Amino acid sequence: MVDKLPKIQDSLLDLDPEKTVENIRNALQEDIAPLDIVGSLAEAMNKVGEKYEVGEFFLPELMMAGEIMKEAMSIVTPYLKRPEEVHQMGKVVLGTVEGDLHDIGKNLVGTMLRSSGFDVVDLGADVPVRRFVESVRNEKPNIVAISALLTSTMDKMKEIVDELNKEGLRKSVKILVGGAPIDEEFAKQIGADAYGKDAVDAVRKTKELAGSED
Ligand code: B1M
Repeated sequence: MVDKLPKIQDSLLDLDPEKTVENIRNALQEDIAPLDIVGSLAEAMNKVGEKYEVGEFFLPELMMAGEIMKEAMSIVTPYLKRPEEVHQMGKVVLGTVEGDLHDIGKNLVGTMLRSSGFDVVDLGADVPVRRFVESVRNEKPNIVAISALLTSTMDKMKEIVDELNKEGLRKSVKILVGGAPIDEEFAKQIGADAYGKDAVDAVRKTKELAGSED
């Protein structure tokens, strides 16, 4: 059964959208857990990043992989949803920082939060600091969840925390940060409340921040 997962990874690394879709559908038909499929796709994207680093892949390949990943996620996402979950866990404003177009991990976090019962307001990618602040003022979320994938944009997270402080809004929300260059220490350093290592950890931390142990 699990040999389906390497197949999915291989087809993504071959940058073959049709084969990737076919492999995912086959895996779902064989009742392979959607979360395992997502984990496998995320791992493949890491390998894409490694290939880019060593000059085996270039920007077009990076973009192609991103597109395939999006298509793949649109197939797996409905299987991650648990519509029977009706109770509201809380409201989350989610976005990727300004200057950063990476949204695949952020979308994954959003999907998992929704399927765990959170009301998610997704601001998208490349979100200006002001927009985060205004959303906290207008949407009154319990949590602001911020993603960054570039070392050059991660400092925008601190700007968001600082602006929320300045505007007297910081105490009204908990702040969760995550993304490849982020770690626990950075989260502490900028005054965030928690760090999510991956989408599963992000859901766990969001539940903790929202005061639920479910
Ligand atoms: Co770009 N990119 N990229 N890229 N890209 C990285 C991030 C990079 C590490 C690749 C590399 O060099 N190895 C590198 C960053 C280096 C650095 O800053 N140190 C890089 C670069 C350099 C760039 C450009 C500058 C390239 C260029 O133009 N020369 C450019 C920047 C554009 C911009 O943003 N302004 C660029 C562009 C792109 C594409 C647009 C082509 C595409 C993105 C498509 C899209 O997102 N719509 C792309 C891609 C696909 C990647 C890699 C290969 C894959 C990212 C991904 O989707 N991973 C990436 C390499 C890598 O990450 N290994 C890379 C899968 C995803 C499920 O994982 O996003 O890490 P991830 O999310 C995880 C966790 O991080 C965590 O949970 C998720 C699920 O487990 N997480 C959170 C994420 N957000 C969270 C928030 C939370 C909690 C957890 O709480 C709020």
